[in-house]
Amino acid sequence: MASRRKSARNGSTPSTEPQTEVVPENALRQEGEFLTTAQGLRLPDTDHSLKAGQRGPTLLEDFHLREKITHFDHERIPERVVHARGAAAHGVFESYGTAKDVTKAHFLAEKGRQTQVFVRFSTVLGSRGSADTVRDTRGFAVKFHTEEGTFDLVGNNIPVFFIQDGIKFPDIIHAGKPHPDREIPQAQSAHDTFWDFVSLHTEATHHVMWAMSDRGIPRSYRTMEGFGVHAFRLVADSGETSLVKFHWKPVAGIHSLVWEEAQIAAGVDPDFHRRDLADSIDAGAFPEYELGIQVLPDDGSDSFDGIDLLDPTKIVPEEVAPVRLIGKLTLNRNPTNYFAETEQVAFHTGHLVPGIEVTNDPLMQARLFSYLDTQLTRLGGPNFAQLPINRPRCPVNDMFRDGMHQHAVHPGTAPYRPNSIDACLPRPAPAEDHGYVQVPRPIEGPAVRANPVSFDDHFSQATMFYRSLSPVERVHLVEAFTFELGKCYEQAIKERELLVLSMVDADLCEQVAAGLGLPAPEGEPANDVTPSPALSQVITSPGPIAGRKIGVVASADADMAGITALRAEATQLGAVVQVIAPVGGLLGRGRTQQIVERTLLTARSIEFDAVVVAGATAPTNDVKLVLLLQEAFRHCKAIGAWGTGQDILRAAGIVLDAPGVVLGKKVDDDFTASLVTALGLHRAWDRAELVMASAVPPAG
Ligand code: HDE
Repeated sequence: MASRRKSARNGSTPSTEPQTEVVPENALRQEGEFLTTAQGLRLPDTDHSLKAGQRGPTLLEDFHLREKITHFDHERIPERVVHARGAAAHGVFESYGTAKDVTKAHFLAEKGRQTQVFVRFSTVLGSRGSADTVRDTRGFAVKFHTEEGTFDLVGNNIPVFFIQDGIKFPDIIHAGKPHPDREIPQAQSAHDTFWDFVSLHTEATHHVMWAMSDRGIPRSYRTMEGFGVHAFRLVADSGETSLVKFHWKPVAGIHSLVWEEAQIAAGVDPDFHRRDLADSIDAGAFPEYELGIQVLPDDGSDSFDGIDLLDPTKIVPEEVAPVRLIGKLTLNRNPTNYFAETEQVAFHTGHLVPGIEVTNDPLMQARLFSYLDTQLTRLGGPNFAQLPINRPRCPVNDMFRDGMHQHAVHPGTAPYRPNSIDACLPRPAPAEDHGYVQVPRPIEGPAVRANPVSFDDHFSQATMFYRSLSPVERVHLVEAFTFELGKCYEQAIKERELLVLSMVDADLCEQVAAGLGLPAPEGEPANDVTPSPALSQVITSPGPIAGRKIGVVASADADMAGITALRAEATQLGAVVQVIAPVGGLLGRGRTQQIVERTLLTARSIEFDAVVVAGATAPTNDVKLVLLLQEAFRHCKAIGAWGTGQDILRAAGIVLDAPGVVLGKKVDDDFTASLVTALGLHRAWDRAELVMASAVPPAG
């Protein structure tokens, strides 16, 4: 059934492995051929309520009507207070064994060991029904079902956080959420309360730089990095400890949308990211990420190279501490049921396994409280670990009795320890039996509400981030700041944020100020920062194109053999070709016949990573085609045409000798190779100056 749905959905490449709908073994099943009540009573009719005569009132006696409606009335649970909008997938993590010297955690230490995982991606600010492509931080939460217990790595796609102390979390979230009076704007940071908060709490500056950069609008979940943010403590078999930062590196490369594209997608396809995730998995182009760690000495200072590792607004540049790759995550199965899995999954930073411990980072410390607490409201009680998606894949014997929705039938009469009745079981597990025994760490100091002095540096890494970006990425960042601040009503907030930017970089501040029509204040940005090239997403050599979509514009007379050849080449590389024609149906006949997957009415440029016009396509000045081509051109995507398809590009105003425009007489090796290269580069950024008046990089 799943594969039938798949081909109807998007016509994408058939899966290499059949996708089957999987109901977890430990789930309660919906089974039997007949419709029943919740008590298993078979029902002859669920379309008519029981009435006193055909035209009479409904009888209270209709227990089926009441059960059906009552259940419906209670179908919703509270959405997550943050990260409400999300999409998830099942997968497998395979260890490279390269972390063996630093951690005893089995799932990381043993080469080749495979662990089942469930990953949920999310936006932070929007409600459950908000759009995917808004400018926001993305959640990247991974549940590892290890044999030593569940480990959750609840990370983001931005390696630093807004605040240094968890006690401010309700405040930053209140500021980012819609205004309490009108409840607008939805899923946006472009409003007064957000910028009021971040301009007053300048520790947010580094995070804001990332959010205003292209990182705030990822191309897809497949092309997004992930970070554990905090420093964690790893413990080796020998007992030796190190501090680490976790990284997820997408195999498909790190790519983003451009802002106009993100805005269009929010209207045209609000499910842009979740659709991409599900479609890629259906098509067998499984999203993959390598897990990496930066290993830093645990010498008691909780700092490295002058960077405070307890401060979650700081990164350790990869050039200073390289990322060691320790395993690969492959997402290979879509959830069977959104509610049961994606909605009910419960992550918690306190889900740890032997060999992985937390540090004193005050943000992490508050999270350790919050994630358990929030599930009590969201999932209705303390037994959420028994929900099928959350159930550990190892023996559980917790002596936790009763409570709402208790599914376990506990044997025994002595739920306490020690006892003399139930054979004194369960018994405590020492470290050698995989018991979780924290490394003793000295804790001392007066009880104070205060930060260490090192937390006072709010700007130097923001400066480093800006100066590490390529010119086009800086332009995007300036535009994002100008757009967001331009949406604020309060002049004082804009002026205060300009003061903040003046402490980051004078050029940045001047350009944003110019865009807002305000004077640029003079600040004292750090001048001695060393850029970190790893922070830029722009690539100069082409990456893989698996999962990319190529839209091919064609009409009834187009060169079908050429399309077939292009499709064959693309499919081999894991990319997808979709034919776009004026009307639906089939084009051509015989072995080169093409199914029209999009018509000019249903296609929009945001769906495609490249748009190509097939040779011999009938000339047209259809305004929707012109829009499609011009948008793809403006968004610096690969564009191409073969044969007389070039005339259509020219007629649409496409500059044929612009970077990233691939032309050929026919679909031959040269043509496909150039197209694959252009796609592999993600965007032709050299074209930006042609298409964006503001894209001229700042002098120097
Ligand atoms: Fe979260 N966060 N968070 N957060 N967070 C939640 O837990 C919280 C923080 C992150 O897909 C909530 O189950 C506090 C940092 C992700 O289900 C809640 C603080 C990072 C997800 C919560 C933080 C994250 C959440 C809401 C400051 C990146 C989605 C629902 C101390 C490292 C998980 C829930 C999913 C979700 C609290 C800060 C990532 C309320 C108090 C830093 C990816 O418990």
